[in-house]
Order: sequence, then C-alpha cells, then structure tokens
Amino acid sequence: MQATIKELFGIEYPVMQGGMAWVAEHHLAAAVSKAGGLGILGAANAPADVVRKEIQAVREITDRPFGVNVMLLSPYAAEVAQVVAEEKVPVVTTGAGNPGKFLKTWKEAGIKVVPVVASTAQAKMMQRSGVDAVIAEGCESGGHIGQSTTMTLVPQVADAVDIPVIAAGGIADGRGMAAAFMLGAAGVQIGTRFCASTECICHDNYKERICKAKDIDSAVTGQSTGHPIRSLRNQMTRTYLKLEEEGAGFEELEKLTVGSLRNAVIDGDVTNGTVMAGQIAGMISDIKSCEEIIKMITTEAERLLGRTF
Ligand code: TUI
Repeated sequence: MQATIKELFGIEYPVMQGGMAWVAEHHLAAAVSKAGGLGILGAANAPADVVRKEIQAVREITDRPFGVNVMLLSPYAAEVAQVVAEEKVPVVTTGAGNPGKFLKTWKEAGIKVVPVVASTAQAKMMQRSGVDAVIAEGCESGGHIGQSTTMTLVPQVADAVDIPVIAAGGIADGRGMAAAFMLGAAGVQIGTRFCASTECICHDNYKERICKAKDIDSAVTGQSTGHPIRSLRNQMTRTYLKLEEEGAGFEELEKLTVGSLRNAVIDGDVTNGTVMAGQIAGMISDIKSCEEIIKMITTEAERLLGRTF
C-alpha cells in the first residue's frame, strides 16, 4: 500500500488546491488548509520577498500545513526556491518545468516535494530524484497544460511509479474525485472549483464568468509558441487564435497577454483579460466556501468509493 496523502502532508482530506497564479494567495490557501485540505500559495511570477510575506500571512491565519507552488518559468524561480527552503514550508509543488536543480535544497530543509508531471517519463525521473509524490495533471486543467488527458495520464503514471500520485485536471465534485481514485490516484488537486469560492480574492466578474461557463467554453491559446494555455473564451482568445492562425510571431502574440491574467483576476476585465480556468468550469454554477467545497466533494467521493478517507 502507498503511504496516504493524509499522512504524507498531515491533513484531514486528500485534497490539495491548485497553485493558481494571482488567485492562490494567502486568504485562499489558509481557507483550504483550515478546512482540512492542503492550501497552496501560487508563487507564479512573484519576487521572493512577496512570496515570503505571503507565507507569513498564511501562518498568521492557521498553523495547519500548507504549500507553495514554484512556477519554474518564473524569472524569480531560483530566489523563490531559496525562500521556501529558508521558511521551511511544509510542502512545495512545482509547475511548468523540471525542478531537479532545487531538490537537494528543499529535501535538506525537510520539505515534501511534489512536482507536476505531464508524462510517465517525467514521473519516473522525478521518482528517481527522490520526490515524495507527483501530481499527474491532465490537459482539462486551466492555465499551462500538457498533452494528455487526466483519464489517460493518471493510470499510466500510477503504473509507472511507486510514490503516491495526485490527480489534477477536470475534478470539481465527488464523482471526479472518486474516478481519480479508481484510476490509481491517492489524492486530488483542485483549481477552478476553489477559484469560485467565497474566500477566493479574485474579482467577482472572474467568478461569475466561471459560474456562467458552458461545457465547451474554454480554448487553448499558445499551441504555436510551445506554451499552451487553457482559458475561457472571450475577445482575447478570439484575437489570439486568429493571429496564431495567420502565423503571427511570438512577440506579436505576447503583446496580447502581457499582464492579462492580472487584468482579469484583479481588475475584473474578463473581456480582454485572460480568464484561466479548466474545462470543468461548465459544471460549476455557484460560489461556496472552501469548507463546503471540501465537505461536498469528499462526502460524495466516500459514498461512491464505499470507504472513508
Ligand atoms: O504550471 C501549471 N499551470 C500553469 S503555470 C501558469 S503561469 C504561465 N504563464 C505563462 C506561460 C506559462 C506559464 C499558468 N498555469 N501547471 C502544471 C504543469 N506543469 N502543467 C504542465 C506542466 C509541465 C510541463 C512541462 C511540467 C513539467 C514539464 O517538463 C518540462 C521539462 O523541462 O521537463
């Protein structure tokens, strides 16, 4: 039997929150941890001093375990990697790259390290490097995505490694969580559902756009640049996709999206901003507290699986 995620992280329910850029700040992370899950601060492109203050802010609200997501494409990734080690945050997740060069520092600081992997090859390499678990994130997710779906990635990664696998991408209710466990997952990472929560600080327009989204309302931009991003369809995605079809270069495309996630999340510009969200947005239609979300999902999953977490 694999170690359970509850034991690994010291939490009540095997549910972690996605490290969403701009969205996953200390209010959301603390609320998820207080509710018995693992809250995650999304360091995204923030400088190290900002991340340190956010870590301290979580600790002022709760003494429960939490984590920091280090986005490896960030220009500040190395200094953020150092700060999370100094602060001895309980868990570090990584996204959008290979965290290999930071592993020694993190493990020496006693941190549980959990990278997102987008293939079995990456999962095996990460296991050999000594990580504690992996997150198998399917392309149903919002934001930066790999190629495989959750349905195909999770069982293949679960077969490829002996460490716990956390499923992500397309999970927002008990059916999704139960399905992930049937595929071999030991836990789930949830993003979009927590974005539509009362504790989430994102603009009401952003939450409303998620609640109004239909099943086929997301689009993937950036396939041509090698950085595919899933977000909800709007004027920005239409213009972006048209330019990509016309063969526009990286710089022209970049101009459309510089600062655009912040514009949507903080200022509420859901027309020209980037509204990153997963495909499961179509199933989300109300704002709930993080505690209600975790209770709803885990109670239903326990019933379907015929076991308690
Ligand atoms: O990282 C995410 N989701 C994100 S990051 C982000 S911020 C951003 N903004 C603009 C461009 C790029 C990112 C928004 N959403 N999810 C985790 C994730 N990681 N998905 C896919 C991967 C991944 C991709 C390649 C993990 C490892 C990997 O390996 C490459 C390598 O070098 O081995």
